[in-house]
Amino acid sequence: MDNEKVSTSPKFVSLDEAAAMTEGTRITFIPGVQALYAEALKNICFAKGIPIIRAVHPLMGVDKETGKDRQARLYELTSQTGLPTMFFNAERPRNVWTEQLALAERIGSSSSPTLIPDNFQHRAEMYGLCAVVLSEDGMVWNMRILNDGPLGRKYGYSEEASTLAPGKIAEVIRLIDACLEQQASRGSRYLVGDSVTAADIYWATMSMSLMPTPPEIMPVTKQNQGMLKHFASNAQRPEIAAVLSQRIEDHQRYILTTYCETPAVLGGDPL
Ligand SMILES: N[C@@H](CCC(=O)N[C@@H](CS)C(=O)NCC(=O)O)C(=O)O
Repeated sequence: MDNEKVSTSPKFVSLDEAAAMTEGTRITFIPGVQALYAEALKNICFAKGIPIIRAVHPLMGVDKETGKDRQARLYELTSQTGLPTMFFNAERPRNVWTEQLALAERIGSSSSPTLIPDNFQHRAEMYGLCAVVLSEDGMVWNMRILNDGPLGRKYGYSEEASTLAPGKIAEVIRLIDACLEQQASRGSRYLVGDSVTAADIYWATMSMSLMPTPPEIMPVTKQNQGMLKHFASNAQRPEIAAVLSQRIEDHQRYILTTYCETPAVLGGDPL
């Protein structure tokens, strides 16, 4: 299909181009890589019917030719270096998921699902679940410190913290599983209430780091092979394998294939 051809090689603008634009939603990505927070924001925007312009997120480290920090310009623009940053019209850039989500909810299509529930009880549940997955010391944070390396170090890798990480990840998985079980008993397929919320989309995306996903959901690229292997190896860790359930997998597949764009559109070099 023509569509497929276009969508597997999306256009990426440069960071400077994205920052200079005064219209549209621009989000930074690493072409070919499903960096989790960027992937999740892309899925949130897809669910909200927000067309996005992809921009290249500069990698950590020093440019070999110029000797300069590759993220210096990003820092100048956003006072941080995390991925993704999100620009909308001429507004200030958003770098944290709570702000990105609030913006997406505001600018999304009026016919799209409400991802931040109007009901405050449900809203508290949604933010609570997202926080244990996305915030400091949450599931993704602990996944990053499973191994030593530049990214792990940035998030406080130490032998002690790393030893505790699998248990913390397992605790979050158990919490999500219990929540899905309870929801199923009242006839809902969603984590909160009776309809999709941001908690479903964030969890379904982030949990790709714990469960291998087929290429119909997450295509293989030259750039993401290592990451896919790392994610698959997380699923083999005994603490994690012991708590992953069919219910969690079914929910992930349902949310990703119903509300998100699958196969994921990554750019880079598909294999
Ligand atoms: N700032 C984001 C988190 C994004 C994040 O942690 N991104 C990681 C990649 S998964 C990253 O870019 N880390 C490198 C850095 O912070 O410079 C948020 O709290 O919503």
